[in-house]
Amino acid sequence: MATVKETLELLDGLKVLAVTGGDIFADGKINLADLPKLKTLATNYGTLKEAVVGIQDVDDELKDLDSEEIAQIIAKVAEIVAAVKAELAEG
Ligand SMILES: [Ca+2]
Repeated sequence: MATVKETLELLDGLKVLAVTGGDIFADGKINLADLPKLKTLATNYGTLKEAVVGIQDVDDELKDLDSEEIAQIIAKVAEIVAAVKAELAEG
């Protein structure tokens, strides 16, 4: 059965990096103020690991998308955009 499991996991990983990683490097350096962010990254280690494990299957998943899978990916991307927007609004 075709799934987009690996694709969604990859997007989840990108979401963590976009929301947390962007903050860490916002001022161009890593300092003590970034410790809470680094902790968030560590907390999300499982998500980041899943994003990388199986990443080689993403190409195959994207080759045979059906409408439900496309909807899942769009929903995930929208979730990431919302999370990044919220993070930017937070400052
Ligand atoms: Ca994966």
